[in-house]
Amino acid sequence: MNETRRAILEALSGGPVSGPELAADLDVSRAAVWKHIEALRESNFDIESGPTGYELADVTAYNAPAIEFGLEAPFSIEYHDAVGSTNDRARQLAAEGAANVAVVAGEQTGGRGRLEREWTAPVGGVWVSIVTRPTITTAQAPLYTLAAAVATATVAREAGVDAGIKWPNDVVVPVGDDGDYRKLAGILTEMEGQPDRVDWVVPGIGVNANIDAADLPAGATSIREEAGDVDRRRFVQRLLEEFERYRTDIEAVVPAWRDLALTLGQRVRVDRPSGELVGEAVDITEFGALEVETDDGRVTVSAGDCEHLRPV
Ligand code: BT5
Repeated sequence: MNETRRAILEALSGGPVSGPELAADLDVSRAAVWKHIEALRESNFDIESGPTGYELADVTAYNAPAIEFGLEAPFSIEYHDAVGSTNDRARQLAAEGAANVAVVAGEQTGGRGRLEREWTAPVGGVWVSIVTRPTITTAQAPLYTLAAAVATATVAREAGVDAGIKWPNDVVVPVGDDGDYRKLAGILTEMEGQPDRVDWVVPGIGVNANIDAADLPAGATSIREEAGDVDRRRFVQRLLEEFERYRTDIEAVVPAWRDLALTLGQRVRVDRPSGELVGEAVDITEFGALEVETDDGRVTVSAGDCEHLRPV
């Protein structure tokens, strides 16, 4: 966002400020202040002109300036009303050398899941991909997926949803006591690098926020269905803040993941590239791989699709 506009918002966040005061503090003309205020109003910042000056009544917008305003994490926002896939756009930015940009879309017309599966992403959801350039090894990269899952489940809980994590990347809401669930959010992490060094990692997070279940695939749920609508601006901000908290404290990721996990202690079927596996999920490793106790001993699974099975 334009620096002067950011400074104006900063000033208004502390209460009403008059035009002349703003002009003096920011060292611009009163006409310039008025122009910036108009531009902010056009971006849906509800700025009222009262007897004591300009007053920020509300931020109802869902766009880049609104998400950046009050965000307590070091990301700039690139917002699109509609885009094919926020991950595609984020990959493009990563290839151009960008860092710490969150690509947010109102809707995605070509949202992607893992393994080229489709991701339904209509208006009302929270679709965000974060461009990061961490100093980690390729082996540690899955921790970013777990960090995104922890952040998502945490913020969904703040919104009143009984969310938990299904290994490795699904945020789900349990149904009954038999290990059944509905999917609330999914995470697609893409990266580029060499074995000893990562160039960039893009965790893409898709949360079914203010969406009717009827507009989602079978087996999906939304925040609207579980707890009522959320303010998407605040939701994205909290998501980025929680993600930031874990990426800057990578050792805290696995313990936090364990606390939110629904998979541990479950009988699971894991569909791996090397074949199917059935057993009890007992733990995850320091790099986020799942440990499954099978009839033939303990197996460590680093990638695959996991399904919770009914207890025998
Ligand atoms: C995922 O894949 O769960 C990762 C989804 C990541 C989506 C985000 S949105 C922002 C960013 N931009 C992108 O283009 N993608 C990321 P996977 O585990 O493969 O699950 C995909 C499966 O989930 C599909 O085959 C459907 O069965 C189901 N599915 C599709 N859309 C869904 C939705 N909105 N909610 C719940 N389940 C869905």
